[in-house]
Amino acid sequence: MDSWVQEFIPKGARVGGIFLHDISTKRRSARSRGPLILEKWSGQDKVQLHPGAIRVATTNWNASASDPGADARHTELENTEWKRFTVHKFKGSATDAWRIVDDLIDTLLGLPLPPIIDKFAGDIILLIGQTGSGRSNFAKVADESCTAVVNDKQTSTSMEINYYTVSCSRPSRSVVLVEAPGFDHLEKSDAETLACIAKWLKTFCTRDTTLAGIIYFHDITKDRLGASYGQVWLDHLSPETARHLLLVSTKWDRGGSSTREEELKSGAWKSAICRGAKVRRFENTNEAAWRIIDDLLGVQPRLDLHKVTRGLSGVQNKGEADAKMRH
Ligand SMILES: Nc1nc2c(ncn2[C@@H]2O[C@H](COP(=O)(O)OP(=O)(O)OP(=O)(O)O)[C@@H](O)[C@H]2O)c(=O)[nH]1
Ligand SMILES: [Mg+2]
Repeated sequence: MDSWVQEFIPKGARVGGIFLHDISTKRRSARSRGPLILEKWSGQDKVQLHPGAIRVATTNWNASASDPGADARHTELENTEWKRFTVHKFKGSATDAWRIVDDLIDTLLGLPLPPIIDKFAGDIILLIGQTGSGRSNFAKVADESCTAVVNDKQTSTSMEINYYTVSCSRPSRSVVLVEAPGFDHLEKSDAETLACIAKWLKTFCTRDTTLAGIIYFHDITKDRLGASYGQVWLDHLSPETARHLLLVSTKWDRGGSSTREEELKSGAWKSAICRGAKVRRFENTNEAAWRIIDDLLGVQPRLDLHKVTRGLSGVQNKGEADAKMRH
Protein backbone atom coordinates (compact mmCIF):
# COMPACT_ATOMS: atom_id res chain seq x y z
CA MET A 1 0.00 0.00 0.00
CA ASP A 2 2.86 2.32 0.92
CA SER A 3 4.53 2.05 -2.46
CA TRP A 4 1.22 2.51 -4.28
CA VAL A 5 0.58 5.70 -2.27
CA GLN A 6 4.08 6.93 -3.07
CA GLU A 7 3.50 6.49 -6.78
CA PHE A 8 -0.12 7.44 -7.38
CA ILE A 9 -1.49 9.64 -4.60
CA PRO A 10 -0.69 13.35 -4.76
CA LYS A 11 0.38 14.94 -1.50
CA GLY A 12 -2.52 16.36 0.46
CA ALA A 13 -5.18 14.34 -1.37
CA ARG A 14 -8.23 13.57 0.73
CA VAL A 15 -8.19 9.81 1.22
CA GLY A 16 -10.78 7.59 2.86
CA GLY A 17 -10.76 3.90 3.68
CA ILE A 18 -13.39 1.18 3.83
CA PHE A 19 -12.59 -1.79 6.02
CA LEU A 20 -14.57 -4.92 5.15
CA HIS A 21 -15.27 -7.57 7.76
CA ASP A 22 -16.77 -11.00 7.04
CA ILE A 23 -19.71 -11.29 9.45
CA SER A 24 -19.85 -15.08 9.08
CA THR A 25 -16.58 -15.24 11.11
CA LYS A 26 -17.85 -16.37 14.49
CA ARG A 27 -14.77 -15.95 16.62
CA ARG A 28 -13.38 -12.46 17.19
CA SER A 29 -9.78 -12.20 16.16
CA ALA A 30 -7.11 -9.57 15.63
CA ARG A 31 -8.61 -9.07 12.18
CA SER A 32 -11.52 -7.05 13.56
CA ARG A 33 -8.99 -4.44 14.76
CA GLY A 34 -8.26 -3.55 11.13
CA PRO A 35 -9.99 -0.13 11.25
CA LEU A 36 -7.78 0.89 14.18
CA ILE A 37 -4.69 -0.13 12.22
CA LEU A 38 -6.00 1.77 9.20
CA GLU A 39 -6.45 4.88 11.36
CA LYS A 40 -2.83 4.76 12.56
CA TRP A 41 -1.39 4.04 9.13
CA SER A 42 0.38 7.03 7.76
CA GLY A 43 1.20 6.31 4.14
CA GLN A 44 4.47 7.97 3.16
CA ASP A 45 3.60 11.05 5.24
CA LYS A 46 1.03 11.78 2.55
CA VAL A 47 -2.00 9.99 3.87
CA GLN A 48 -3.30 10.21 7.38
CA LEU A 49 -6.67 8.53 7.68
CA HIS A 50 -8.86 10.63 9.92
CA PRO A 51 -11.28 8.39 11.96
CA GLY A 52 -14.14 10.22 10.24
CA ALA A 53 -12.81 9.11 6.84
CA ILE A 54 -12.97 5.42 7.67
CA ARG A 55 -16.05 3.29 7.11
CA VAL A 56 -16.45 -0.26 8.32
CA ALA A 57 -18.76 -2.58 6.42
CA THR A 58 -19.73 -6.08 7.42
CA THR A 59 -20.03 -8.48 4.46
CA ASN A 60 -21.09 -12.01 3.57
CA TRP A 61 -24.62 -11.58 4.94
CA ASN A 62 -25.95 -14.14 2.42
CA ALA A 63 -23.88 -16.89 4.00
CA SER A 64 -25.18 -15.77 7.40
CA ALA A 65 -28.88 -15.64 6.39
CA SER A 66 -29.77 -18.50 8.70
CA ASP A 67 -27.35 -17.45 11.45
CA PRO A 68 -29.21 -15.57 14.20
CA GLY A 69 -25.89 -14.55 15.81
CA ALA A 70 -24.74 -12.42 12.84
CA ASP A 71 -26.75 -9.34 13.86
CA ALA A 72 -25.56 -9.65 17.46
CA ARG A 73 -21.92 -9.88 16.33
CA HIS A 74 -22.36 -6.81 14.14
CA THR A 75 -23.91 -4.83 17.02
CA GLU A 76 -21.26 -5.98 19.52
CA LEU A 77 -18.38 -4.90 17.25
CA GLU A 78 -20.16 -1.65 16.42
CA ASN A 79 -20.44 -0.82 20.13
CA THR A 80 -16.96 -1.92 21.17
CA GLU A 81 -13.92 -2.04 18.88
CA TRP A 82 -15.51 -0.01 16.09
CA LYS A 83 -17.14 2.57 18.34
CA ARG A 84 -15.27 5.50 16.73
CA PHE A 85 -16.25 4.55 13.20
CA THR A 86 -19.40 4.62 11.10
CA VAL A 87 -20.39 1.01 10.52
CA HIS A 88 -22.56 -0.27 7.65
CA LYS A 89 -24.02 -3.59 6.64
CA PHE A 90 -23.10 -4.44 3.06
CA LYS A 91 -25.69 -6.91 1.84
CA GLY A 92 -24.28 -7.39 -1.64
CA SER A 93 -26.26 -4.96 -3.85
CA ALA A 94 -24.88 -2.09 -5.90
CA THR A 95 -27.21 0.31 -4.05
CA ASP A 96 -25.71 -0.85 -0.79
CA ALA A 97 -22.16 -0.35 -2.07
CA TRP A 98 -22.92 3.17 -3.31
CA ARG A 99 -24.66 4.07 -0.03
CA ILE A 100 -21.38 3.38 1.79
CA VAL A 101 -19.20 5.11 -0.81
CA ASP A 102 -21.48 8.19 -0.98
CA ASP A 103 -21.49 8.47 2.81
CA LEU A 104 -17.68 8.40 2.84
CA ILE A 105 -17.38 10.91 -0.01
CA ASP A 106 -19.69 13.34 1.83
CA THR A 107 -17.31 13.26 4.80
CA LEU A 108 -14.19 13.58 2.64
CA LEU A 109 -15.56 16.65 0.88
CA GLY A 110 -16.07 18.28 4.27
CA LEU A 111 -12.45 17.73 5.39
CA PRO A 112 -10.16 20.74 4.98
CA LEU A 113 -7.50 20.42 2.34
CA PRO A 114 -4.03 20.88 3.83
CA PRO A 115 -2.00 23.75 2.38
CA ILE A 116 0.24 22.34 -0.28
CA ILE A 117 3.18 24.22 -1.63
CA ASP A 118 4.48 23.07 -4.98
CA LYS A 119 6.92 24.49 -7.52
CA PHE A 120 4.17 26.70 -8.98
CA ALA A 121 3.54 28.48 -5.63
CA GLY A 122 6.77 30.47 -6.03
CA ASP A 123 10.23 30.34 -4.54
CA ILE A 124 10.34 29.48 -0.87
CA ILE A 125 12.43 31.36 1.65
CA LEU A 126 12.65 30.11 5.21
CA LEU A 127 12.72 32.73 8.00
CA ILE A 128 14.40 31.51 11.16
CA GLY A 129 16.02 33.12 14.21
CA GLN A 130 15.39 33.97 17.84
CA THR A 131 11.83 34.78 18.86
CA GLY A 132 11.26 38.53 18.47
CA SER A 133 14.15 38.95 16.03
CA GLY A 134 11.76 40.52 13.51
CA ARG A 135 10.74 37.77 11.09
CA SER A 136 7.05 38.73 10.84
CA ASN A 137 8.07 42.37 10.58
CA PHE A 138 10.33 41.53 7.63
CA ALA A 139 7.42 39.82 5.79
CA LYS A 140 5.08 42.72 6.54
CA VAL A 141 7.63 45.29 5.34
CA ALA A 142 8.20 43.25 2.15
CA ASP A 143 4.46 43.21 1.46
CA GLU A 144 2.08 45.19 3.64
CA SER A 145 -0.90 43.14 2.46
CA CYS A 146 0.52 39.81 3.64
CA THR A 147 -1.00 38.01 6.61
CA ALA A 148 2.07 38.20 8.90
CA VAL A 149 1.31 39.51 12.40
CA VAL A 150 4.02 41.63 14.01
CA ASN A 151 4.02 41.09 17.76
CA ASP A 152 4.85 44.06 20.00
CA LYS A 153 4.42 42.05 23.22
CA GLN A 154 7.25 40.47 25.19
CA THR A 155 5.86 36.95 24.83
CA SER A 156 5.61 35.25 21.47
CA THR A 157 2.34 33.65 20.50
CA SER A 158 3.61 32.06 17.28
CA MET A 159 3.58 28.36 18.00
CA GLU A 160 3.06 27.05 14.52
CA ILE A 161 4.62 27.52 11.12
CA ASN A 162 3.07 30.37 9.17
CA TYR A 163 3.65 31.13 5.55
CA TYR A 164 2.99 34.26 3.53
CA THR A 165 3.02 34.85 -0.19
CA VAL A 166 4.61 38.25 -0.73
CA SER A 167 4.89 40.03 -4.05
CA CYS A 168 6.59 42.99 -5.58
CA SER A 169 5.40 44.60 -8.79
CA ARG A 170 8.52 46.13 -10.35
CA PRO A 171 9.98 43.85 -11.60
CA SER A 172 7.18 41.44 -10.87
CA ARG A 173 8.04 38.52 -8.60
CA SER A 174 6.52 36.71 -5.68
CA VAL A 175 7.93 34.40 -3.04
CA VAL A 176 6.60 32.29 -0.22
CA LEU A 177 8.08 33.29 3.12
CA VAL A 178 7.85 30.50 5.69
CA GLU A 179 8.11 31.65 9.31
CA ALA A 180 8.88 29.03 11.94
CA PRO A 181 8.42 29.56 15.70
CA GLY A 182 11.46 31.42 16.99
CA PHE A 183 14.35 29.90 18.94
CA ASP A 184 14.32 30.52 22.69
CA HIS A 185 10.52 30.33 22.66
CA LEU A 186 8.84 30.10 26.07
CA GLU A 187 6.55 27.26 25.02
CA LYS A 188 8.67 25.32 22.56
CA SER A 189 12.23 24.03 22.85
CA ASP A 190 14.65 24.77 20.01
CA ALA A 191 14.87 21.06 19.23
CA GLU A 192 11.07 20.90 18.92
CA THR A 193 11.15 23.96 16.67
CA LEU A 194 13.68 22.39 14.32
CA ALA A 195 11.73 19.13 14.23
CA CYS A 196 8.55 21.15 13.54
CA ILE A 197 10.15 22.98 10.56
CA ALA A 198 11.44 19.71 9.12
CA LYS A 199 8.05 18.00 9.52
CA TRP A 200 6.17 20.94 8.01
CA LEU A 201 8.42 21.09 4.96
CA LYS A 202 8.11 17.34 4.52
CA THR A 203 4.35 17.31 4.90
CA PHE A 204 3.28 20.39 2.99
CA CYS A 205 5.82 20.85 0.23
CA THR A 206 5.82 18.57 -2.78
CA ARG A 207 9.05 16.81 -3.81
CA ASP A 208 9.63 19.21 -6.72
CA THR A 209 9.66 22.30 -4.45
CA THR A 210 13.00 23.99 -4.07
CA LEU A 211 14.17 26.55 -1.58
CA ALA A 212 15.58 29.84 -2.76
CA GLY A 213 17.23 30.21 0.61
CA ILE A 214 17.14 30.73 4.33
CA ILE A 215 17.30 33.99 6.28
CA TYR A 216 18.65 33.75 9.81
CA PHE A 217 17.51 36.85 11.70
CA HIS A 218 19.41 38.41 14.58
CA ASP A 219 18.33 41.37 16.69
CA ILE A 220 21.46 43.57 16.71
CA THR A 221 20.35 45.35 19.89
CA LYS A 222 20.56 42.09 21.88
CA ASP A 223 23.30 42.28 24.49
CA ARG A 224 24.00 38.58 24.84
CA LEU A 225 24.00 35.49 22.64
CA GLY A 226 22.52 32.38 24.24
CA ALA A 227 23.33 28.77 23.40
CA SER A 228 20.61 27.66 21.02
CA TYR A 229 20.08 24.83 18.60
CA GLY A 230 19.94 27.57 15.99
CA GLN A 231 23.61 28.13 16.71
CA VAL A 232 24.27 24.37 16.51
CA TRP A 233 22.55 24.36 13.12
CA LEU A 234 24.74 27.28 11.97
CA ASP A 235 27.87 25.45 13.13
CA HIS A 236 27.01 22.27 11.22
CA LEU A 237 25.72 23.69 7.94
CA SER A 238 26.65 21.99 4.71
CA PRO A 239 28.44 24.35 2.26
CA GLU A 240 25.55 23.82 -0.17
CA THR A 241 23.03 25.18 2.37
CA ALA A 242 25.42 27.91 3.54
CA ARG A 243 25.57 29.39 0.01
CA HIS A 244 21.84 30.01 0.30
CA LEU A 245 21.96 31.48 3.79
CA LEU A 246 21.80 35.15 4.68
CA LEU A 247 22.64 36.19 8.24
CA VAL A 248 20.48 39.26 8.62
CA SER A 249 20.68 41.64 11.55
CA THR A 250 17.60 43.72 12.40
CA LYS A 251 16.59 46.76 14.47
CA TRP A 252 19.50 48.98 13.37
CA ASP A 253 17.20 51.97 13.78
CA ARG A 254 17.08 51.17 17.50
CA GLY A 255 20.81 51.63 17.86
CA GLY A 256 22.84 48.75 16.42
CA SER A 257 26.62 48.89 16.47
CA SER A 258 29.19 47.83 13.89
CA THR A 259 31.38 46.52 16.71
CA ARG A 260 28.68 44.04 17.60
CA GLU A 261 28.30 43.00 13.96
CA GLU A 262 32.08 42.43 13.74
CA GLU A 263 31.94 40.35 16.91
CA LEU A 264 29.26 38.13 15.32
CA LYS A 265 31.30 37.79 12.12
CA SER A 266 34.39 36.66 13.97
CA GLY A 267 32.51 34.54 16.52
CA ALA A 268 29.04 32.99 16.35
CA TRP A 269 28.67 33.39 12.57
CA LYS A 270 32.27 32.62 11.61
CA SER A 271 31.92 28.97 10.61
CA ALA A 272 28.74 29.68 8.57
CA ILE A 273 30.50 32.58 6.78
CA CYS A 274 33.52 30.37 6.04
CA ARG A 275 31.16 27.88 4.37
CA GLY A 276 29.61 30.57 2.16
CA ALA A 277 26.87 32.35 4.17
CA LYS A 278 26.58 36.12 3.64
CA VAL A 279 25.93 38.89 6.14
CA ARG A 280 23.33 41.61 5.52
CA ARG A 281 21.73 44.44 7.47
CA PHE A 282 17.97 44.95 7.27
CA GLU A 283 17.18 48.65 7.43
CA ASN A 284 13.44 48.09 7.87
CA THR A 285 12.35 49.39 4.48
CA ASN A 286 10.52 47.73 1.60
CA GLU A 287 13.53 48.22 -0.72
CA ALA A 288 15.86 46.66 1.86
CA ALA A 289 13.55 43.64 2.25
CA TRP A 290 13.49 43.04 -1.53
CA ARG A 291 17.26 43.54 -1.82
CA ILE A 292 17.66 40.68 0.65
CA ILE A 293 15.05 38.49 -1.10
CA ASP A 294 16.61 39.22 -4.52
CA ASP A 295 20.04 38.28 -3.16
CA LEU A 296 18.69 34.83 -2.39
CA LEU A 297 16.72 34.52 -5.64
CA GLY A 298 19.97 35.12 -7.52
CA VAL A 299 21.74 32.05 -6.11
CA GLN A 300 21.64 29.06 -8.47
CA PRO A 301 21.05 26.15 -8.43
CA ARG A 302 18.17 26.20 -5.95
CA LEU A 303 18.45 24.24 -2.71
CA ASP A 304 17.04 20.74 -2.49
CA LEU A 305 14.32 21.05 0.12
CA HIS A 306 14.72 17.48 1.27
CA LYS A 307 18.44 17.85 1.94
CA VAL A 308 17.68 20.89 4.10
CA THR A 309 14.97 18.93 5.93
CA ARG A 310 17.47 16.18 6.70
CA GLY A 311 19.98 18.80 7.93
CA LEU A 312 17.40 20.31 10.27
CA SER A 313 16.37 16.90 11.63
CA GLY A 314 20.01 16.02 12.28
CA VAL A 315 20.67 19.08 14.45
CA GLN A 316 18.96 17.63 17.50
CA ASN A 317 21.43 14.70 17.65
CA LYS A 318 24.39 16.99 17.05
CA GLY A 319 23.15 19.41 19.74
CA GLU A 320 22.85 16.59 22.24
CA ALA A 321 26.28 15.24 21.33
CA ASP A 322 27.83 18.73 21.73
CA ALA A 323 26.12 19.13 25.13
CA LYS A 324 27.58 15.77 26.27
CA MET A 325 31.07 16.85 25.12
CA ARG A 326 30.83 19.98 27.24
CA HIS A 327 30.04 17.96 30.41
N1 LIG B 1 12.51 49.43 15.30
C1 LIG B 1 12.45 48.22 14.79
N2 LIG B 1 11.63 47.34 15.34
C2 LIG B 1 11.58 46.09 14.80
C3 LIG B 1 12.35 45.72 13.67
N3 LIG B 1 12.09 44.42 13.39
C4 LIG B 1 11.19 44.03 14.31
N4 LIG B 1 10.88 45.02 15.17
C5 LIG B 1 9.97 44.95 16.33
O1 LIG B 1 10.32 43.80 17.10
C6 LIG B 1 9.16 43.22 17.67
C7 LIG B 1 9.08 41.74 17.28
O2 LIG B 1 8.96 41.66 15.88
P1 LIG B 1 8.27 40.41 15.13
O3 LIG B 1 8.42 40.67 13.68
O4 LIG B 1 6.93 40.15 15.66
O5 LIG B 1 9.29 39.27 15.59
P2 LIG B 1 9.22 37.69 15.25
O6 LIG B 1 10.60 37.22 15.02
O7 LIG B 1 8.24 37.44 14.17
O8 LIG B 1 8.71 37.15 16.66
P3 LIG B 1 7.81 35.86 17.03
O9 LIG B 1 7.20 35.32 15.76
O10 LIG B 1 6.78 36.33 17.99
O11 LIG B 1 8.77 34.89 17.64
C8 LIG B 1 7.97 44.02 17.17
O12 LIG B 1 7.63 44.97 18.14
C9 LIG B 1 8.52 44.73 15.91
O13 LIG B 1 7.87 45.96 15.66
C10 LIG B 1 13.21 46.70 13.09
O14 LIG B 1 13.95 46.47 12.12
N5 LIG B 1 13.21 47.94 13.69
MG1 LIG C 1 6.50 36.28 14.12
